[in-house]
Amino acid sequence: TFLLDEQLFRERFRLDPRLPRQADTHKGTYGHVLVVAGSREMSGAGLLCSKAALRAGSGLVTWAMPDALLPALIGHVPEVMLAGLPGEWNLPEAQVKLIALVRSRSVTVIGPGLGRFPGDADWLRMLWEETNGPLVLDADALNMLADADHFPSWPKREAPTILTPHPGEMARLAKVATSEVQQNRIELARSYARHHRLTLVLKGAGTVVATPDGRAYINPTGNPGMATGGAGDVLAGMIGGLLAQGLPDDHATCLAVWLHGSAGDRAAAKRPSGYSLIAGDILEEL
Ligand code: NPW
Ligand code: AMP
Ligand code: MG
Repeated sequence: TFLLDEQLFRERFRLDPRLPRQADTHKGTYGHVLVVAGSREMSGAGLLCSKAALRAGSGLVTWAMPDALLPALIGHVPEVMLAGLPGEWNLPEAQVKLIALVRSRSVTVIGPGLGRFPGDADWLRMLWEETNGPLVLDADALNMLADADHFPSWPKREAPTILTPHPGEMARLAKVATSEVQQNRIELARSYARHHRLTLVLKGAGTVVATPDGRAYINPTGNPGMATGGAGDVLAGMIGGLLAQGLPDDHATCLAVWLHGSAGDRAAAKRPSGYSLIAGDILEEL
């Protein structure tokens, strides 16, 4: 079990946050994140997630959504490319387009603001199998996984898989009470990550990052001002954005978690009451 501090980043991950970008590079050098997120009621989650992937340094971001959402969003996020899918997520034509998208992007983030729909666990399994690159699952994608009949028998993925539950989502995944998750955060995260051979980010004060090899990292950054709608959607996008730039999955995940809390601390320092921080402030501090 390790504390995530600057010394660990320098010595274990050999990361220097002040390392400048090389001069002779272009947007293609920094990867392309596909964000599969949003619904009519929760388009903001997709927006925050997509922007966070860009702020973390991904060269390009495409946000896939049912095409009925497109008109409301055009112009709101000029830096993000929008991919409209015909009809609903689970229609065959939409699935064909989505498969082409996941195959051509470096990293896929699924879940923020997605909502639930009939057959969604099978839909998620299809993406799980078709996505060759790293896959980040958050929010409703985690709820789909929790409801999937045979998740433990899904084929093992070659590329990294990162799950980012808050304690409520972790409780659904592990089929225990939220209070039980909170009483046993480190060991629960560690055993889930090891058993399913994936990286698990158990969020909340003192976020735990557990890796498939049994390591656990505890994050000291962040503050209760971040207990606000959309903060987790920002984190999911950040992990995707760092993975897209080719960082190994444990480095990318730990760095995103640390930076997310650190940006939240900067935002909180400007709002001393501790109450008025909103998720967009975390993005601004990045
Ligand atoms: P309780 O009540 O304590 O048992 P949900 P969600 C628990 C989207 N969003 N410590 C707690 O359970 C998301 O992306 C869209 C302990 C709580 O009642 C999702 O798609 C936004 N317990 C969707 O909304 C902005 C904790 O979990 C329950 C905990 C639903 O996601 C908002 C709530 O979790 C949001 O991001 C903690 N630290 N944290 C937008 N602008 O578009 C959570 N719990 O039911 O999974 O609902 O997280 O709001
Ligand atoms: P979500 O519930 O998915 O929106 O995620 C909330 C995000 O804010 C996670 O990254 C949490 O770790 C962070 N967060 C929420 N509450 C706190 C807190 N009290 N201290 C530190 N970080 C927090
Ligand atoms: Mg969330």
